[in-house]
Amino acid sequence: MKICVVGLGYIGLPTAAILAKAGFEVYGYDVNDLTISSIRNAKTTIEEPGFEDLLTEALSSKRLHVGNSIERSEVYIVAVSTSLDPRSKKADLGPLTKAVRDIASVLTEGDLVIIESTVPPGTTTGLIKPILDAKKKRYFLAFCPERVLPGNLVHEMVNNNRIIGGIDEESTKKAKAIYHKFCKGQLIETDALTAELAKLFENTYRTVNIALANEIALLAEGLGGDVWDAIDLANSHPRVYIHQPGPGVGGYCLTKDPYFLIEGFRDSKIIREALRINSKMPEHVVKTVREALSAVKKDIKGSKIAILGVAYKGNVADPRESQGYCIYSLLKKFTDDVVLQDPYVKEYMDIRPVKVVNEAIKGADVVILVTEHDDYKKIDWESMHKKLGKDPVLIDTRNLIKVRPKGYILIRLGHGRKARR
Ligand code: SAJ
Repeated sequence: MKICVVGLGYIGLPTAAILAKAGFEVYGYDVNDLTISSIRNAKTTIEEPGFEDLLTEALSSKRLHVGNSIERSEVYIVAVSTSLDPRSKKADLGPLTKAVRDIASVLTEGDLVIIESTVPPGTTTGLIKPILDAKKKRYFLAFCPERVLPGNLVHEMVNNNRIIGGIDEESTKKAKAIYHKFCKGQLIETDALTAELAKLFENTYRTVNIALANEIALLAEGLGGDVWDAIDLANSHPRVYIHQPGPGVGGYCLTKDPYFLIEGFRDSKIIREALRINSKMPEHVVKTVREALSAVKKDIKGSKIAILGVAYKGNVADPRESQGYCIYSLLKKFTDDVVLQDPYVKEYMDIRPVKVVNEAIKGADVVILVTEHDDYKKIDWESMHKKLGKDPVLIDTRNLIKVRPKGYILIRLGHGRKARR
């Protein structure tokens, strides 16, 4: 059976490689010629444990071929990106629509089309089905969302449960048979709309709970408490799972999926407010910087500020919707001397972050810990003290520093105790 995977990005290419490894004849289709040529040379920008070997194995099996035009197949799996239009805050379904139109141009009796791209509710039957119906052929269509955690992609793609949401019973069964070939997780059958909602609920649940953690962090700061200890204690309850506060929510998924969910739901209150709370956290970090500098009688204008962390979360190289960059942009309004550092991110928004911490913090008046990279947990701050400016301030937004290093003022997000010398 020949499977065409449409969209060879972060989800599509690993999917194509896993399908080839599972014994399918796989054709990967992407409109980007650079993507196609690098894959043909077994090169990839996807930095995930085990992926490079998986890709090499799939290519050497001769069951994975790639190209920049659609190819007739029995099964089509669409994994193109569905991003959020920054102005309208609505889903940009242009690439998805083009992918489905390309499939329609070669669609034949009995073909199966599977959508893995995250979409607003109702897209499968409301947008995709009509395009395929126009071909007046019997086909099968299902929405089967991916839900892999960046940094653990290969393992999760094979072991996570999968939701199989067909437009009818037969579509669900046919799609399930494909995942059955490589998926070790539970294959849960449902309809297309329920599957679309479930995927969006997963990340909206997370976004709302992060907003709760951020709001109670601000509360704790005002009350003089320690939100981190209090959350740990609350989570010792068998049915409580409060998330972690932070400098805001980054990444490609949690920053867009909740907007997809409420696209047609004007009355949303909790979800909209959660998105607002999270989006304001970088401003809260900047306010903390300004208050800390004035407490040591320093003018932010002449101060040097080092931001540790551009990646959207710990130990990944993905900078999309970076909180570190957002804080950087806000601080640049007050001082030019702001440095971005990250051990993994090579470039973002035309900025090449400093690679080494020692270099970034030289002469710094303020150091902000934004991303929870393991590298930052090992820093011996006291030994670095003389490299920094006078009365250096450490702002920890991820609860990485448990004890105030001698010679520093330590301010922790969600920690109300006054900055101590
Ligand atoms: N964050 C917090 N506090 C937390 C958890 C996360 O501030 O308690 C921040 C992180 O620092 C990061 C952002 O939120 O900036 C998103 O991090 P994440 O790990 O929650 O999200 P992703 O985008 O890496 O992965 C999520 C996962 N969804 C769920 O866990 C429900 C993943 O399983 C999904 O497959 C992925 O989104 C996706 O593809 O949608």
